[in-house]
Amino acid sequence: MMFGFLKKKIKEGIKKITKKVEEKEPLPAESKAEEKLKTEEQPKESTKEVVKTPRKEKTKKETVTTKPEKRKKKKTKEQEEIKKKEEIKEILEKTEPEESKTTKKKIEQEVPEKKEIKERKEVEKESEKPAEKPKPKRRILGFGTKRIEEKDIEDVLWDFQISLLESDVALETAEKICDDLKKSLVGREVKKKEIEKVVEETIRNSIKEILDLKGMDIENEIKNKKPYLILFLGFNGSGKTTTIARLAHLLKKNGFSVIMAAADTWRAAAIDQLEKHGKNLGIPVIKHKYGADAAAVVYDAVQHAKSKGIDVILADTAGRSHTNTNLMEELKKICRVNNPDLKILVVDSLTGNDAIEQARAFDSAVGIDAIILTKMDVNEKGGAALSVTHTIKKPILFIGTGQGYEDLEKFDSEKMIKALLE
Ligand SMILES: Nc1nc2c(ncn2[C@@H]2O[C@H](COP(=O)(O)OP(=O)(O)OP(=O)(O)O)[C@@H](O)[C@H]2O)c(=O)[nH]1
Ligand SMILES: [Mg+2]
Repeated sequence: MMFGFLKKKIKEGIKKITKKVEEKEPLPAESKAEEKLKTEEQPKESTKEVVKTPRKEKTKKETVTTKPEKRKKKKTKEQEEIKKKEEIKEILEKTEPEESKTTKKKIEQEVPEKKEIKERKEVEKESEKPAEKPKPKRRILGFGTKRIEEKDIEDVLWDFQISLLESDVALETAEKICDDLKKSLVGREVKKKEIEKVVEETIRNSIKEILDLKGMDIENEIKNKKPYLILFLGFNGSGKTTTIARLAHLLKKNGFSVIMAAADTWRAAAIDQLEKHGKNLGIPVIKHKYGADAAAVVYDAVQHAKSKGIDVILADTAGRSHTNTNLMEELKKICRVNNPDLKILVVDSLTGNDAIEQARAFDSAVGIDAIILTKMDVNEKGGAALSVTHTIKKPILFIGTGQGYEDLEKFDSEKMIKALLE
């Protein structure tokens, strides 16, 4: 399975980090936390009072005491009146049962109902009470909430970094992923059941950031410039010639006119290999003799394309190591003379950590625009995909998924993230 090894390591890492955080003592439960908050709040208030000027305090207190007194006086006066009216009513009822309805009604209207008096009393009582202070808003920490500290996850993050390195993730890429985790987790308060989700989300975002470089729609580019020259370069045996054949096949299928330039005049049988693909696919190959100037082959191909109205030229180059100065100079010359529209670095995903060294060297020599990763079908580890793109900050356009002409897939970062995390 593609990225199977890396996927396994990421899953293991998530489990280990989650377990380590889960084992940590939870923060105090709600009651304890509240107690703590209360003791923290009290001294604050008393200091406030001390700061106040004593004179001001006094006047404030005076006004506070005078108000209820006034209210009290008013209240007793009202009550006396009500009582009086009630007594009159009682007397009237007793002594004059035949009292005319109108008089009775009149008195009833004047005497408020007992219930009403009670209600009024309650309202008054309430208003006499000192106004309750609004409770300060506080964060309630539930059971099982953990506050993650750096020392809790240091070991597991280190282990995770090692397992990423084992999956061919380059050191700086592995460091980025672990640093992101540290930044996101340390100091965070997280509920027990959410730990795993938080860890996974952080890793997902980290990988997304690495892979989410603005790609390009190669077909759109070709439509906008005619003829469009694409130069393929890379280390020996990385899959350049095979990839050219596959991309030529794809573009022809999608209606573009394509030619291939045999600019690997260096390796024995390189020209024959490309010609064979050309025959199989019905695509013309522009070639010179072995040992000819590679820059001149590409130049001829471009002239041919111009005269024939061809849409796109795919130029093969010899595999080379960045330590081979002559071949690196030749590559620079090809670029100088022909000014390619797109320079694609073809990287064998099985190369492991060397892949990033190659990427850096080719990028600094001629400037890379995009990456194609080959042999993903036989690559269990998967780390190179992250590392190469992270190192030179260039997008992966396609991945090679086999040896057939159809085995070229548009690279989809979402798909890779899903494959790694789901
Ligand atoms: N499984 C698999 N094999 C691939 C893939 N791409 C290329 N290959 C194989 O890798 C070998 C080398 O491929 P080439 O295309 O010749 O590589 P190159 O970069 O042109 O090699 P040089 O010209 O010698 O530098 C061939 O056997 C290809 O069939 C791929 O995506 N998957
Ligand atoms: Mg080749």
